[in-house]
Amino acid sequence: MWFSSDRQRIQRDIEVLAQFTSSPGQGVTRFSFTAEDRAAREYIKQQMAASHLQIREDAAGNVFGRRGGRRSDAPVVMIGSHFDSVKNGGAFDGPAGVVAGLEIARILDENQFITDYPFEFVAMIEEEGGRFGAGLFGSRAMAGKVFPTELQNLRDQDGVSVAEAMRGFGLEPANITSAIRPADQLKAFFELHIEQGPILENAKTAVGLVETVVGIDQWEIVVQGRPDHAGTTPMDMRADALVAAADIVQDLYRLGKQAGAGTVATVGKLQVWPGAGNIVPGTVVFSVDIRSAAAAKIQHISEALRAAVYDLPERYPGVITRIKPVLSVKPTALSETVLQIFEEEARACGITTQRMVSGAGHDAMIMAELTEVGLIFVPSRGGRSHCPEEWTDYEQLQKGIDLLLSAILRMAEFRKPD
Ligand code: HGY
Ligand code: MN
Ligand code: MN
Repeated sequence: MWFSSDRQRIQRDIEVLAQFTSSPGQGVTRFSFTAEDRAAREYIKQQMAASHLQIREDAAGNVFGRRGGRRSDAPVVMIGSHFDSVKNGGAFDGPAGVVAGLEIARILDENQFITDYPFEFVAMIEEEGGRFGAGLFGSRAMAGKVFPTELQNLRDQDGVSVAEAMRGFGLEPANITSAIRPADQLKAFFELHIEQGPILENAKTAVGLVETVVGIDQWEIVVQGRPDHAGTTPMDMRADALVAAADIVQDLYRLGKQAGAGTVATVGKLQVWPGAGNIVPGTVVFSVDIRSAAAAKIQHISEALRAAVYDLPERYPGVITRIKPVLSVKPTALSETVLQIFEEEARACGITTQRMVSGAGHDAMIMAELTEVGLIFVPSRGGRSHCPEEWTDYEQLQKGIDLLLSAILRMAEFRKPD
């Protein structure tokens, strides 16, 4: 490869961004529209400015750095990922792809590479949904899939709505539709991400080329029973919301297991009110996350889940239930053209690759509704992610960035200087 990324700069970016957390010493917690978001965004903008990119933020809060091309009105080749995190997460989930864009922008700037098509480097927000519960927010805003009702109704654990948080951050939620990107403004979207699983490490493959991103159905379920004295209320007089909810949790687990390999179902968050040891649980609210590369399997589990929730009052008299859809994205096949560009470029520079399915959701699956998309993975140590132990060696990250740079130069029609 006649150019290469700079490992020190990559490491510095990851380490600086990891400092912007509300849980120091317990991994990275960086929710959207918070002080940690502000600090990370300012660093990203500073790095973009140093590479002479034209910087702007859209109405959703995504940060863009534009680098012109010979054809200034041509659709852009967009590169990036998200910079929010889960609670107590790791330093690489999201920032690996944002830093890949920052480092590529530096290389283009230093070498004065000129391409026919312009570039946009993007740092997206609220991909995890860690604060408000509905993820892929930054890419959904570009795809026109964020609706005013969501901004009013989704609230964080303090009851602050998305709209209130946006206003407090200097954004006007009423302008959200101005973040929409017409498909003809985009030539392609590329995302580098950590694998968050063990496949690449076990196979000793340097880069994963994602063919399909699993579909996701997410629900919120409310079970309303009756709070009572835990000592004086006989067992057959209770409407215990937690015992009833536990049935649904078990039902979901069985449905996920029965669906076979490649399909998963998870209850990751469950809250009990009033939440005291001497009170029979009155209300339980919990999350459901169903994923598969097979849309029919997701649909089967979601339908069985809804039936079980509707039947619950039969099994537990005095209990009432509510089920609310949070997110639904179909399994997404990514561009075969882009996959072949990655395979050709990888062969040319001796980087090992393998095609794979992504069990994690990514902004790339939403951007695929607008344009051709390439999503590549770099290995995760021990397959761990969404935890402070999340780790990728900088050499591994560097290989992914070098391959990504080769591919986007092809896509943007770069002509090597004579
Ligand atoms: O949930 C996911 O798959 C991603 O980490 N947002
Ligand atoms: Mn994640
Ligand atoms: Mn991610």
